[in-house]
Amino acid sequence: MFKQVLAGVGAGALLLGLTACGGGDDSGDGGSGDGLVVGFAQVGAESAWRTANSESVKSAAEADDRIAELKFVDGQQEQEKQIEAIRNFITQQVDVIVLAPVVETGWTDVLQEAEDAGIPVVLADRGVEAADEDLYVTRLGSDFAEEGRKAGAWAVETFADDPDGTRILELQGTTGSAPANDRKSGFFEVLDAEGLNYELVDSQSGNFTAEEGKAVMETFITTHGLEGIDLLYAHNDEMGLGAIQAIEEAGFKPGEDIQIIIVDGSKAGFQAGVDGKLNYIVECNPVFGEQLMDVVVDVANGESMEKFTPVEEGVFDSTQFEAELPNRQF
Ligand code: GZL
Repeated sequence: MFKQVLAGVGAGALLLGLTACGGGDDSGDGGSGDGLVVGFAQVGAESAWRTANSESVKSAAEADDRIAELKFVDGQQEQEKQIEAIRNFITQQVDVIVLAPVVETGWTDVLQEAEDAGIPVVLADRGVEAADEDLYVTRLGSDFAEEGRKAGAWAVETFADDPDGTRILELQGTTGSAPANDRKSGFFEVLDAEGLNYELVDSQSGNFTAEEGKAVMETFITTHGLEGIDLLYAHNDEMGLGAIQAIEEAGFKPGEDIQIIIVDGSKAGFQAGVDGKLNYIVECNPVFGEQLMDVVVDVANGESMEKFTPVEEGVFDSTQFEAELPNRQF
């Protein structure tokens, strides 16, 4: 039995894509029925975390006989490309749309279009602003504010007795993204609640990439110097690793002259920890592809869902880096 999919109508041209489906019911329950066609608009390929997340979702979809096809689009960290992908998924009449929104705002119109087309939306990883909460079914991902709180708790524990106060540099993730907004708010929420005596010397976005993280750290060093800087809080591994290069090139010892916190927990991040170049890792787990397929099937079957489904994540200090490194999956 074939499910005719109208794929893209432009300039009068009608593109007809046929998606072969098995016979049987549409329950999407893994029987011999039609499998689900899922459209996934991914943020990009900016970090090891993102690459691992894409691989986890693709391999889970491939292995899951409830999924007939995963249409994957790399948004190249551009919201416009993600919006275009969603509109194409709507035209192609996919069963479920999965979106990892690069930033929190600017989604209302396209999410409304998906709703008007009767296609449910699942958020994977990042979130959108609360005003759009009714335009998606559920978000599967991390509690970014809790990740920030975990980082803040370690900073308070580490620097509480520093009589001179703690001078901090922050490398923020992509401007306007949920992880950047929430990792910042959670971190400073704890520092303030615990009464840490600190100064945020500077805070800029490195856009979650190693290249931009290194460039911003070089600017920090040029502007402020590193003498008297106690802590660098980097919202992901790539920016932290880029900053480590800049710190070394400036003749300082990362992990010793300046303590460093990173978020994600990649192999490269843990290796830098084993090498003594950083001091604390807050895990952000990208390997949730199988869990996402379960969510997609439940949504397609009209199951009632919690608005947020958190993935499991831990924290690691320097005593744990070596033992944990072999377990890292990305
Ligand atoms: C967090 C994810 C972030 C990672 C970065 O869930 O959105 O985006 O922390 C990635 O490495 O770029």
